[in-house]
Amino acid sequence: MSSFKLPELPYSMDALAPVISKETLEYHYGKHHKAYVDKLNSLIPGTPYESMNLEQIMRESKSGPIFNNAAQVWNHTFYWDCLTPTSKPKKMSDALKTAIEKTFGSVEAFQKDFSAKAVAQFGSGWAWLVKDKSGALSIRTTANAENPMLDGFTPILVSDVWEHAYYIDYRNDRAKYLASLAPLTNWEFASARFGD
Ligand code: MN3
Repeated sequence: MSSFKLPELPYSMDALAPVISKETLEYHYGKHHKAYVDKLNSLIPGTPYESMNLEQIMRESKSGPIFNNAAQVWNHTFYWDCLTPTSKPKKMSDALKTAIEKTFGSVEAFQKDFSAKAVAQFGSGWAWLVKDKSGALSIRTTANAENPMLDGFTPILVSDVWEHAYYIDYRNDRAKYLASLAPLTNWEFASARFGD
């Protein structure tokens, strides 16, 4: 029987403070992300999903509790990878910079557009920078656990806009959370995804 494990955070619990506090990571990573892993592990024994990896489970299940928990495990792992402490800035590749400038005008214009769309996502969900099969970039938002991979896009970057991502530090102010988060973007990780 396969069993999914909560992946280790790529930094310490206090490394993203004050933008994301230790308390937020204790809840968001230590409780929410862990709960998705535990729930998935309780749902798949005895089903065809128990021999699949996360992405296969997401593609095969498409919706329902197994999809929701598998996708939330994937999405959160990806979200942690998209962030880096300000003490360890990660650079964007020339290829990604050129593509962002071509699509959005500038990196600053991209961040403004990305934040606006993330703020506008109604209810729980995610804001993504994605690449389509031709390599073209766009911003997409998804509801709840949904992931643009299932629509044929390659995720490059994500922001979690569920309230549990920001309520401890920013209360209801999603816009302030997103503006604060932008400088923590792990552009090296996004560049590697873009270069896939
Ligand atoms: Mn979350």
